[in-house]
Amino acid sequence: MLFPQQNTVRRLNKLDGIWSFRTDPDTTGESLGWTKGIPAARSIAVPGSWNEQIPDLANYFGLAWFECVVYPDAGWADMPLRLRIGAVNNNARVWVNGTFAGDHRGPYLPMDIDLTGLVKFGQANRLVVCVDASLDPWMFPPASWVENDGRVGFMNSHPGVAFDFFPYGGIHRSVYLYSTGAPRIERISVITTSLQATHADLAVTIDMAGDFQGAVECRVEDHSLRLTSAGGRVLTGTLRIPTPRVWDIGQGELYTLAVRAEAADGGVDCYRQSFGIRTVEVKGDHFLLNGKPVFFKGFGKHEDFHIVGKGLLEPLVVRDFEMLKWIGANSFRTSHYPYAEEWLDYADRAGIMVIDETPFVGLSDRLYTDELLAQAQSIITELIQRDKNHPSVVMWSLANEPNCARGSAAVTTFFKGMATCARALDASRPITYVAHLEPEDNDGFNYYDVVCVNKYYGWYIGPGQLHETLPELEKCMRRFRDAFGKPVMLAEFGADAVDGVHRMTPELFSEEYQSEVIEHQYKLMRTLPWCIGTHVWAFADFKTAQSITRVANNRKGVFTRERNPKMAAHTLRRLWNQPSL
Ligand code: BDP
Repeated sequence: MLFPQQNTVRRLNKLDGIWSFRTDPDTTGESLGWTKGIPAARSIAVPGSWNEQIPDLANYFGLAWFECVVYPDAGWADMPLRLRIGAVNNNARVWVNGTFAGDHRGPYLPMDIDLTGLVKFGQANRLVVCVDASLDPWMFPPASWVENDGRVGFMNSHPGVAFDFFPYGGIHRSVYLYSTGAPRIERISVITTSLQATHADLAVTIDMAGDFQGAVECRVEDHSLRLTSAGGRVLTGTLRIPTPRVWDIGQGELYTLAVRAEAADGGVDCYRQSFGIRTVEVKGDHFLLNGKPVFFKGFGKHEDFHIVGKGLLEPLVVRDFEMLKWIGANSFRTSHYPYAEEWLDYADRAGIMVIDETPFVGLSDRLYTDELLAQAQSIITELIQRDKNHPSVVMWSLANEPNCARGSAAVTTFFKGMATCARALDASRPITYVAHLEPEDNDGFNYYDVVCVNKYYGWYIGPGQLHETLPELEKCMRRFRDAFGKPVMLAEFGADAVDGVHRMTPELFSEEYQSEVIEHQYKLMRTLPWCIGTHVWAFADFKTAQSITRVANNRKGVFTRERNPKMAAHTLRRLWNQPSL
């Protein structure tokens, strides 16, 4: 699925703004005819979370209806029309002028549906979206626990979610009405298959939306490739670029592949796909970018901010990348779900590496079934198809902190099944998942390339005892290394610090203690030759469910939720700007 764009063929209308809105706690809206329009509506901004915008809905996690008016002008007539909603938490159903148009299950990934024939040109059309943000234990991510999970909520939280971030509801990313050519270019993939100083070879794949007879012209600057098809949907070829400008850390070199598909009957579609030329590979103890070992310095993040909640806020994207640059980070992980594409576009331009994560956080034994594996595989497919042209994405993370019974065959089948699916869709990137249990509980790593580990020594393990627990942390990392013989990354470590709390002798929740935990554990990781990086948890403080272990939000950010630096941010800036560290 391609991000909507305006070009010589395609048109678009961005529908973000203030929409009409009404909650539906009794789920009667549909039977009352709200599909045709919402009576007695209030107002809400799209994108954004209702829990932040409307105080009386701070803890509302049910059904809600959204409505706006769409007015495509007569110039769009006869063009195929589509609707794209970047993400809805969690499920969405859509009606146009009272007619059902399509649905999407699951948060954090786009819904893209055909509206051809449903929209009237040159007049007002009513677009209604019903959002279901119920806390569903069978969703990915599972938003609540069920009885046999053995605990209630993450750290006994309210609401009792199975993960440590707030289960915001709303339309969280931009909404576009857009037109395409016919035949429609459905997907484009550009992968660097060989990279040398003299030239790079690109494997180009064009997926057409239906059976296609005709030619597809692909052009990168002065270099072009013509693909022809006498029938079928997929066209492939190789394009050679002489003396390529290589994408690298801090060097966001990008190219554009201009694609023009012209069918034998004269129908045309066009798309301009941005991409970068670079290679990634795991070899021996190292993670190689363009053949050179890299050490990941950065953070686990969240999409989270005051007032917008999980809604996309473009100034925040800019600010966060400014902070990453200021502090000297080279990477982040989209913990614990796929982020809006605007984050990845910026990372492409900034030369920041991204570990792109699925929404599989809070997994537990009850979910490792064939049926849910099939669902997980279809989500992996949506993610990889959406993100595979981003040079910034250097690795897929297929899960975070799965709870799993030691040695269970169901766990192995599930983790193997996810790995097989990801590799079939993208053989060009390594895969990982992020573990919190011990190596014996993580047989899954046998099928993955990098071992990512979250460990909170000095915090959850040995709270307040940073120095006493440093040898334990080292032993723990060695256990993972010995068990799998693969590169290991400390994907989360850190401590909560409430900004403004200071102690002469560092102790829990003080800025001094957080800073010391990060500095000492980071330096220790730098001494382990097979450790390929560390990501501090977290970039900024973020909202989560209430619990007695959370001091009004998770405070492990090295920046506050407002993006002001804590002491640890200055420490990291000092460390990351020394070439040897
Ligand atoms: C890990 C999780 C992360 C939490 C963090 C914490 O991966 O989502 O926010 O620890 O406890 O368990 O702060």
